[in-house]
Parts: sequence; structure tokens; C-alpha cells
Amino acid sequence: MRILTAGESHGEYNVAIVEGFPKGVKVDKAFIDQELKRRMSGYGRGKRMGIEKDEVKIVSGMRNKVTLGSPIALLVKNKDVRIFSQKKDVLAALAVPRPAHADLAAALKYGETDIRNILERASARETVARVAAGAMCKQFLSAFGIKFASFTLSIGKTTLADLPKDISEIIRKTKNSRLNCTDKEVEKLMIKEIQDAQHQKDSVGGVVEVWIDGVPAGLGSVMHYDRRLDASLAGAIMSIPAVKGVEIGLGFHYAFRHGSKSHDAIFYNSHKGFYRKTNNSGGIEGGVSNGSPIVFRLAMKPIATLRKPLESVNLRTKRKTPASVERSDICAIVAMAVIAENMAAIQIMNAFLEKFGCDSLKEIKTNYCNYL
Ligand code: EPS
Repeated sequence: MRILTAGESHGEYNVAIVEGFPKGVKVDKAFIDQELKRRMSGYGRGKRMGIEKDEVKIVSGMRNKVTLGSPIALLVKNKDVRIFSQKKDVLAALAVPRPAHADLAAALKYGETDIRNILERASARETVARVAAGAMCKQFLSAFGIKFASFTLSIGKTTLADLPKDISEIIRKTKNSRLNCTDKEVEKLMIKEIQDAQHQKDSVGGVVEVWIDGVPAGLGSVMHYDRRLDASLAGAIMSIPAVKGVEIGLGFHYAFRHGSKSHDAIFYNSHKGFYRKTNNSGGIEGGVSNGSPIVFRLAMKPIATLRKPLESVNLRTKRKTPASVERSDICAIVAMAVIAENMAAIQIMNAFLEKFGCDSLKEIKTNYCNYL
């Protein structure tokens, strides 16, 4: 399966083309819309989220709500449209890059003097298309009992101490949270972190933890580097704008422990088969899923646009100037969690199709049952 996205932040549409999605999968548009709505939610988002009402239009690849095996085109219309492919717009050129955004590095790469031509595509608005495609993958995977959930582990200096034990606890406790947090008291402190950043005309990042339950052992490969599930998962998560770190299971903490205190001992009984009492590996060993829940974390840097901007340099005059200020979020950690779940769904589905076949749901189900 291949997924391409297209669209500028203030262009007419966000577009995803999903090629190689199996035939025979019932797709509920309402579920995709619900994921798009989750992506727009969360305390700390900017004014744009009050303008848009992201809703998918599925324009090909399905008949009577069931996939045909042909390429699926997904469109999400922008409301705040300011640039046009065939018409002149009224936007002034931007010449002062924001530190931490793509502005300078990409302007140098493309020989660009109007940063707007960079930021329109670099904007995290592009993740609308990824979430629409990922929400289709989630629906396919749910036919095999594979579920996704996430929670906010930290924002700024505030970190959740009491960690959830399983995916149902995450789903239950994050349900009415404004920050996708499992603890009401910690959530208040997290909101305060965002408010403090806002008062200081600053931005703040955080850490998200994602859980994937029901993944069978055997996805990915030990045989070649580019087929390892941990590598494809980490790569996909790192591709999300503002993500600067990914760790699977114990991640960086492994490096501070002895093997005897970090590896997951193996047990067997006839009822459960092989099983573990711990999951420090985060469900992946040797690049292959081992049947435990897949657990990973991602670190989001603070949003690049600052209302009290850092020093920068005008691309044209080369004079020292404060960085440009665009409408932006203070903290987009909830969006990050939703995007990460859906990017993970794309990678897990790809590994699933590689193992069990990719043409029709019926054939994949037969192969899956035979394997189990
Ligand atoms: C976003 C839409 C954008 C930003 C944000 C994410 O809308 P606008 O630029 O019109 O305010 O709010 O984009 C960025 C974080 C960025 O760096 O560009 C969205 O839909 O998620």
C-alpha cells in the first residue's frame, strides 16, 4: 500500500491517495470524520481550528461503502483558502525565517525568497490528509481486533507519574480530557503549563505515548534492515512535523539498566501460548512484533512560531530582524497523538499486508486464520 498526500495549508484541499488498499473493506466515513475532529481538538490550539470543519469526501475506490481494490482518493476542503493555483492572491511576501520551522533550510534548498511558498506545504495542516488515510487503515485493522490509543505523558515540566496499565484504561480515562490525559489533577497542571507559555508569548512541547493492542506476533522482519517494524514505525513517527524523538518500549532508559533488569522473560502455558509478564521491548524484538502491545513515545518540540520572536535575518537584505509571526498554536500535543496513532496504523497495516497478502479482505482473513 502506498499513500501520497497533496495540498497547501491555505490551498483549496488536503488530498490523500491510498493505493493498494485491499478490496472488500467496509469503510465508515463517519469514523474518518471523527478522527479528523480529534486531530483538531485539544487545549492550546490556535484560531485556525475555530475556522475549519474538517470532513472527508471519498471520491474514488469504493462502491456502496466497500473498497474495490482501486486507488482511493480522499479530499478534505479548507475553509480558510488564501492561495490559488490559477489565480493571484493578495498575500504579502515573507522574508524573515522562523527558527525551528522549515523556513530557512527549505528556502535555501529551493532558492526561495518568499517563505510563504515553503510554509504553505511545511505546515502541519498537511497531517489532515495523513489522518484521513490512517483512519481507513484503523478500520481495516479493527477487523483483526487491532486497537489504537494514546495519552499525553508530559507537557513542559509537568509529567504524568501514575501510568495506565492497559489500553482500556487509556481509552476510559482520556475520554473527556481536554489534553488526552489520564489524570484530571495532572491535566490541570498541564493546562497551566500551556497558559504560562501563552502569557509569556511562548510555546511548549511535550511527550505522547501510543499503544497498539492486538498486533499478532510476526509483523515486520528480522531479515533486512528496511523491513524491520521498529525502523518503519520510528521513521513514520519522525516524519510528523515537530517530532524530534521516538522511543519504543524502554527506549533510552534501556541504556541505563543491566540486561537482567530490562529484558522481558518468556513464559508458556497451553491457554495463553508464549507470553511475557513485562513489556519493556514495547512489543517489538528483532524488528518483529512479538504479540505484546506495541508501545512507543514521541517527543514534540515547542511550536516554531513565537509571539515574542527570536532573532532572525531577512533573507533579502541580510539584516538582523525578529522572526516573522504567523497565526499558530501554543501547544498541539493532542493533534500530535492523533496523528501518531494514524501514522502508526499506516505502518502496521503495511506490515500486516506484507505478512498476510494484500488483494482482498477475504483472502487476508483466511491467511491470518491459518497463521494463527
Ligand atoms: C494546522 C493549521 C495551521 C496551524 C498549524 C497546524 O493553520 P494556520 O497556519 O492557518 O494558523 O495552526 O500549523 C503549524 C503548526 C505550522 O507550523 O504551520 C493544522 O491544521 O493542524
